[in-house]
Amino acid sequence: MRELNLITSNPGKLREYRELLSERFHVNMKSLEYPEIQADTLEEVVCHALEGLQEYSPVIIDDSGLFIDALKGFPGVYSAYVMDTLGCDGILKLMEQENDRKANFRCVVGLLDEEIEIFTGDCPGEIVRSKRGTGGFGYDPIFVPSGYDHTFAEMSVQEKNLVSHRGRAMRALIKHISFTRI
Ligand code: ITT
Repeated sequence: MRELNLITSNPGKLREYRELLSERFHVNMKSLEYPEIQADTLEEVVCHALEGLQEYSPVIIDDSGLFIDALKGFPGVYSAYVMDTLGCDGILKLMEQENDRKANFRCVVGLLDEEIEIFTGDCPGEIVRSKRGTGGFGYDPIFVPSGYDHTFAEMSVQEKNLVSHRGRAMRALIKHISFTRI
């Protein structure tokens, strides 16, 4: 089976990649430190990070963020820092008086094979008023995708992949891969 290296320190992401890619690839998790620049967009972070990773090719990197309308897109590109500092509880507190609960989860996947390709997936939804569910990771307990009643943390990996930002980005990646040599 073909090998694909996923550079991440997040085992939750690995589970989601393996669930969708396992028929075609053996996905290896490499938790290396890579240069994560502070940039305005997830795409810039991904492109910059991939430049130093030729030796792991074919390799993918995933940078994701939660963009909350009422907070003007915060935490967005700062999602990792905000998760480590405020966490889900801090976001719920910031949103306490807000009636506009709309948010968008975005996942940008960068693939470095012979060249760099970028795949993006968006998942619109809402921030709930209190945490629900124990599955998933990160902001999953406070995010309900549009058209659903359950938070991502109340869904199985398969269910989450069907609707999530990462599932969408991964399906674009799979489509691309089917046309190329990897
Ligand atoms: P790596 O950079 O090592 O891959 P990370 O967890 O820092 O792992 P990101 O920078 O992409 O990943 O994620 C930013 C934050 O958003 C981080 O706190 C994640 O837990 C969270 N996050 C990313 N994808 C998510 C998802 O599908 N569901 C819930 N939270 C997510």
